[in-house]
Amino acid sequence: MMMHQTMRWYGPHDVVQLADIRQAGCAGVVTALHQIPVGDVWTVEEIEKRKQMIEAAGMTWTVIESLPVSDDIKRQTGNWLQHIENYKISIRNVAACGLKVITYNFMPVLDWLRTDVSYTFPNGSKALYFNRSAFVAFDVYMLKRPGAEKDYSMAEIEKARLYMNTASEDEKEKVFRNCLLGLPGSDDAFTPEQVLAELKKYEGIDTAKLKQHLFYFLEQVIPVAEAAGVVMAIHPDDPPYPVLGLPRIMSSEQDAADLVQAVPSVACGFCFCTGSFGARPDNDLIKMIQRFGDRIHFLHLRNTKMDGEGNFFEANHLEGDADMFAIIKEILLLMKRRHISLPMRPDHGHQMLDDLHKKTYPGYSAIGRLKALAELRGIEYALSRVIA
Ligand code: DNO
Repeated sequence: MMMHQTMRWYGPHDVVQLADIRQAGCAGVVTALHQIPVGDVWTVEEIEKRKQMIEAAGMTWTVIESLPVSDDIKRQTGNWLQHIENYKISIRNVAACGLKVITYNFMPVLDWLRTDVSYTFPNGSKALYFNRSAFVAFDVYMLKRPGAEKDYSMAEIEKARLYMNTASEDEKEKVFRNCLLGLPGSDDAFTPEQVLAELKKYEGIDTAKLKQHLFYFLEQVIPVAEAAGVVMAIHPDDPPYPVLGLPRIMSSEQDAADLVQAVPSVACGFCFCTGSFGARPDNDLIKMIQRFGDRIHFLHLRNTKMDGEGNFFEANHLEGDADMFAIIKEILLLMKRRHISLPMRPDHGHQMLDDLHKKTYPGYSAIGRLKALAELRGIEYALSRVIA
């Protein structure tokens, strides 16, 4: 049994079209109704419309990524109770349309974060990159977050100062823009004032509290998901540690274990992102697949290369710090044991060839993901013959 291969599609405005995804060999698509404001209900009508579009292109809408959780829910402020009720209705509506897997995250304010979305390799192709010194410089000297220095060591502050003194104005401007990128699927960047105001709203919410809020949210929605026959898959923090003074609560094996312990239902599971969990040396990905396998509902296969200084770039899918061969083998064993085919998508890809001239969502150009998928599929095919 092979994994169910998908790619993310950002919707009708995506430069990468459904036909492209189908030609890449995907049976399914992962998408969201990005046009619906976070916190509002996804109606059956809107879900059906999108679903039919995908089916007309010869694929299925396999996974929802994401049904976003509002910052009000994450903070338990403002309209949070209403948003939870709306979320429950959305889950029921999603189920009524025959969809089965919902991905979400519980990262405050920002989703993933990179300092560079066009880090150029010697061969001219481009990748996403996280430069720790540039990020500290952004936090302390560009955004000027009050109290930011306290979150870093003297050596890190020194390196950030050096970065400010040596990087070109263009380079600094790029870092500034990248760190303020908005949510996935949105073309709007935050302004520094907006980010500072959003960060302030999280004052007094530490890791323990944010975890409590996550568990409260899940206690509310998981029974609804269970009754509707839907599973929820939380995406890990990316990068997997606190940023901008914000708590992060799904970064490590311990975080995953806490979730499993707090919410006993297997409907409460993971979007196992090897790129996000993998950007932390203390996460043993194979061990995590073995330990949490029953709760893995969706896979993001991606690889990062770390350098010991807190920097990492998105490597070729078979070449970073994660042993992709061993990961795929473990997944195949898991699927065999559970008698299921898990949905996967090649997460991010390098911008290359003709895509270098196109404006795509960072990480989501077609050709790089096609290459990643082809490589992953090759390993899977060979391994599945051996395992069978
Ligand atoms: C980045 C993605 C994330 C992911 C969300 C899930 O490329 O993996 O944006 O979709 O965190 O809610």
